[in-house]
Amino acid sequence: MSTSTRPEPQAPQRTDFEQDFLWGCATSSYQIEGAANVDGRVESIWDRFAATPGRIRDGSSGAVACDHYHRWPEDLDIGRDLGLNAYRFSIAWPRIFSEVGGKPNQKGLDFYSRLVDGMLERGLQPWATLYHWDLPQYLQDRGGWNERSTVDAFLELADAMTRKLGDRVKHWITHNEPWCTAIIGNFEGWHAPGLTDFKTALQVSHHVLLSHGKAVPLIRANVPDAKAGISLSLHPLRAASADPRDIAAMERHDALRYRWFLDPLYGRGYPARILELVGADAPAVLPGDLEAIAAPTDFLGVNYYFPETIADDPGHAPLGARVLPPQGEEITAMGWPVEPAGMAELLARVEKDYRPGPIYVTENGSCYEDVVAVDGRIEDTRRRHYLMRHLGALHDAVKAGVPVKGYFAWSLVDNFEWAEGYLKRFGLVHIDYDTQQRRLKDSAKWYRSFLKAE
Ligand code: IFM
Repeated sequence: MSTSTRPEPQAPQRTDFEQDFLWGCATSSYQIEGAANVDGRVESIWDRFAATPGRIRDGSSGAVACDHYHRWPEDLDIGRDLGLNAYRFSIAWPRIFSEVGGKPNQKGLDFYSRLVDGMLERGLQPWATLYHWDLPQYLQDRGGWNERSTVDAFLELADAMTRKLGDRVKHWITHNEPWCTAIIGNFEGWHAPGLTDFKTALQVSHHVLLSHGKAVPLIRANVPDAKAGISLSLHPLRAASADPRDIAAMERHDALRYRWFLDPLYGRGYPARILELVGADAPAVLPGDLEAIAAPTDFLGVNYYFPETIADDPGHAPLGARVLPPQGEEITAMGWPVEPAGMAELLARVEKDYRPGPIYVTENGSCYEDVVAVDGRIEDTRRRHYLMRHLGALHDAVKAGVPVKGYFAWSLVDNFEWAEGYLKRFGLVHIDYDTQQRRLKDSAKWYRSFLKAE
């Protein structure tokens, strides 16, 4: 169906949600900031990875990105003008510490302090993510998240940031999408640091979760009225067929993709099924680790993009379960299926399985190829419809009693989409990377009209 003939979806009204519902956009440091060599920032694993030929599809890097480091006032103005009441950003660790055990870099601290003041001046509640994948390269050189000492280094970052910003930032997300840090970065290898070792990936996942659990009480100690949580990328899962082998494969995948992270966070330890399947690849877990990981949190962040369909495939490492490419007409430019109902289904499942307290959708969005018309308009109907339909699903979840308290669209602006470089655009706001001009796409204008109830 062509874009122009797509039927207009029904969307809820802002007033269908509670008055204090949070409406935000999310971004991350490496994807938008640029200014890679400015004010004492050191190399991150993504700088190193991007500099390695063949790693990034268009050969690019985040060195300049959206130049948000310098243009943040304009970006925050856009957020305010859209009518957002919250903004999710992440902290670039390489701006804060340039060596193990060193002193925090004042210029890095001051940048985030200015940024947070800018949010508050514009009525945007700041939501800080401590780790959105840009590990300093000097830590990777010592083994990265595979090394237990990286947990201590992370706690130094958490301490420095919460001391600096805790008088103004009350909402802290320790990690964004530990699955990607651990499995994509260390087993699938198409994200930094680009390793392909399953045992390492599982050890990384353990250290990431441990660093989360140890950071939570530290955040509380440094920040009056802190709300601390973590953001996971989750998918509702479907078996490829009713064949018991596909169903069993889906259950194995689920145990790693979903329960491996959620079970320990909510005090149940690692799923026995996975420990049994991975044998000697299981991570080293020291006494007290599981208790630390299960530190009570104030909210759970859920990042939802699409459902996954799983087939049995005995030769497919590590669990003999393969994610099938999507079928059907509705697929984004990332090749991801569009299924808004999957979001309501996922949120209901998380609530039923874990009762995590308030849930925030900390990312949801879509990637399409955008065309800038001669008059500057960007008619991104499919992204606009994706947003409208997912807000419909969000409303369904709320009506079903799931305690969802906020929604952050991914992303405010087009940005560096990791291994895809700048070839994939998720922004509600278009970036012309030659001129750094920002232009609202139709999706952004729709979000504005929704938020301002125009
Ligand atoms: O761009 C990413 C983001 O960094 C993490 N979540 C998924 C987004 C889209 O791929």
